Amino acid sequence: MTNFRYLTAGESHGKCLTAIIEGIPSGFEINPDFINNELKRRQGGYGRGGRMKIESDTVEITSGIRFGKTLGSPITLVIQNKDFENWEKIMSVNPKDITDEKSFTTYRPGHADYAGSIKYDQKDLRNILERSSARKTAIEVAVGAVAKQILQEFDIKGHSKIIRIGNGRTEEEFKEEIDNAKEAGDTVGGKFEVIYENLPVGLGSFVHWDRMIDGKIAQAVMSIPAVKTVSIGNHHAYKIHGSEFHDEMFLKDGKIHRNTNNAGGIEGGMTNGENIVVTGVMKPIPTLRKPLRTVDAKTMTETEAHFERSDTCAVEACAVVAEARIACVLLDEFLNKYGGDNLKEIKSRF
Ligand code: EPS
Repeated sequence: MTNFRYLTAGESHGKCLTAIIEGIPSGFEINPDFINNELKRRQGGYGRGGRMKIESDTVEITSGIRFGKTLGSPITLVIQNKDFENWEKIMSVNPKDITDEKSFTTYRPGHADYAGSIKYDQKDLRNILERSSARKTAIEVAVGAVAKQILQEFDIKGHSKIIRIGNGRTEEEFKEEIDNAKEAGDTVGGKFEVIYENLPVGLGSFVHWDRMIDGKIAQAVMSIPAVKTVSIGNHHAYKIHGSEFHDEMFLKDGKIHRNTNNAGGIEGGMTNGENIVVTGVMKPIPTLRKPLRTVDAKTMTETEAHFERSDTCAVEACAVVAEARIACVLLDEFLNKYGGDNLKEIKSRF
């Protein structure tokens, strides 16, 4: 096992988001423009709300890179929250600044508020909202953008697309679904697909359940806020026979060739050299302008859920986050197999 791992920190309206990445070998080129472009992609998409008008997420690299190349030491990434200037007192670390401005006690059904407040013994649900917010996916995308740049050195590349927004199947219908939801003070979810190409055969392993790469990818995508379904390959597997589902093998110019990829690039918990195909379903965001019925934790009376602002739809952003999360799993497995301390060592093993 390699030591590739990362930790992130930061509240939605706190000063900044931070990540420390460990286990990146030396000698790899990392371009901050590439990271910033990924951050921009995450901020975009039709149906995003007011916060994205305030932020223009930009990464600052404060360790681990010198003259454009990795040193092998921990890489630290920082994204400032521009909105913090409006929240400085509210999010203060100083007990002298204590205030109940922006406190709320009405649970948002579908969000972390209820279980989180019991788990962490918090009366003010602000203390749950701040870290459970999907805002933290910004720094995860920055980490993924580092992983992507290392994978690209070996020609491994990923992309994503939206398959459904509500019942919409085309871009025009996606917009219509989002406009309708917005007009109704509602939100709408969707389905996205992430594809990674040019993977070597044999990342992951069948020898233990927790080394299967499909399991790792599933966890990485399922734990993105609001994702409720993850599948790999043909998700109609339940309704076709084995003879139709499994990807037959042929020879073409002496090489193994397949005409189908229902397995989504993974057999026996290992990459099989075909494209990795992952589908995810994002539920509608639970913060609604036309609020849901709920209970006030303070008064224990029935009321309406908290609303500040929200996105109508963030499925496009979610797909970008999924690309990033999968890049981290692939890089971890890549380094498990071909890893070393520096670029030259890894290239010779690859
Ligand atoms: C998000 C930032 C958040 C939300 C959204 C995602 O910012 P704010 O709370 O200031 O509006 O816009 O998160 C949610 C809707 C949620 O329920 O978690 C972001 O940067 O992606």
